[in-house]
Amino acid sequence: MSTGLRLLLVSTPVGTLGSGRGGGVELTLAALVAGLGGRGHRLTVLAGEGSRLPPGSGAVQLWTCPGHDQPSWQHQSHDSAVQIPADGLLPALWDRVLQEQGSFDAVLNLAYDWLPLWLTPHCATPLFHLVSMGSVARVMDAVIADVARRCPGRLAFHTRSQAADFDLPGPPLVLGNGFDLTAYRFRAEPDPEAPLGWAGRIAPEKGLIDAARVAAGLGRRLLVWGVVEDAAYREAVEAAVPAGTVHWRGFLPTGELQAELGGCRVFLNTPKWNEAFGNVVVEAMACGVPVVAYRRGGPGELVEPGINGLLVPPDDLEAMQAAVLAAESLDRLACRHWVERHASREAFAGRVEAWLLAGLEPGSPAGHSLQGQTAGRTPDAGT
Ligand code: HBI
Repeated sequence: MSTGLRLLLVSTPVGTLGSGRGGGVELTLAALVAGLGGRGHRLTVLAGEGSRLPPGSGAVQLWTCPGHDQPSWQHQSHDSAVQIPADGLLPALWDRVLQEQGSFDAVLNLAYDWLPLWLTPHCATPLFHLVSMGSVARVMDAVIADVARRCPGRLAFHTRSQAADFDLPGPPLVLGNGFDLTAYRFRAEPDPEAPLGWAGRIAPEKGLIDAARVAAGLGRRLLVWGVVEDAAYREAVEAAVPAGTVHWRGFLPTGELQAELGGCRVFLNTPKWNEAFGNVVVEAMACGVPVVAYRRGGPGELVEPGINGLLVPPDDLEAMQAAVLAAESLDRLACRHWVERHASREAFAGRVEAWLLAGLEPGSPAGHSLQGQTAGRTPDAGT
């Protein structure tokens, strides 16, 4: 179905689109551009100067603004104040939104930032937010709680565990995330040497050191993909395990990443924080690789034990070693099928569309009817 909404999608003020620094938000935006565009909506994307839209974005308009990046919230302390640098990108983006809002039916914000959330009740065009992280700071918790209370229906989350970090008046709207399944090739068999895999930013909250220790304990090689954000942490990981355990593969574009990922026998996911979703978990499954993860955060909802992987108690390395051996005999096709059923970008775009349409319904209290329900199938909906 198509109602041809005019939608303004506003990107994160951390990194330009195409740089990789926007992390999961870049992937979500690419899924929305393709998925909502494919459903007949007219899209404009607003992002930092130097941004590029994913290839094949067709009729989608890109507007860019210059300005300095926001400091990333995941590197602030719980009591940090909101900081906006001089000549900041964040106020430049939102100045443009406020000037142009009259030409749109709705604005969809992907930034995890105070300013756009605070604007929600003050913006004439309905403003929706897909929240990309769990709790990181008190001031963000407060503005999210305030939007949830004053503007029901305008907030959505990736997983239940992520949403549980916040003080919400009712059950959250959980939308999962979406992936272009044609970009990931299913591999029925791992490579002959069948290494273990791990992917993510190389930073302490992602917990790579645990995966390295599990691989070392099993005498296996661990292939690692991701941007080295914390060089000292990388050294600590290297020093914690026998030489030759960790193979640093760098940050690769999706095409190259999936080609290497598909050769793994098992993929490990070991976050130390409340990971909001777990894109890499789904990417591994899309290639047919079973995932062993901590029962924590988004990955704890994406893994269905015995179907597409196994879950172990958080931080329990011995349990993880045993689970890796057990996961080796899981059906690789079932992993791919799980992604097709729960995390295709078409299904995700359908859930996002249902959310926006409910919020835009004349007379409806900003989508109140959807609060507490899931707009379609969610990644944790079970089988
Ligand atoms: N920090 N200030 C700020 N704004 C964001 O949008 C943001 C962030 N930190 C991490 C983050 N977004 C992630 O969700 C990424 O995927 C980049």
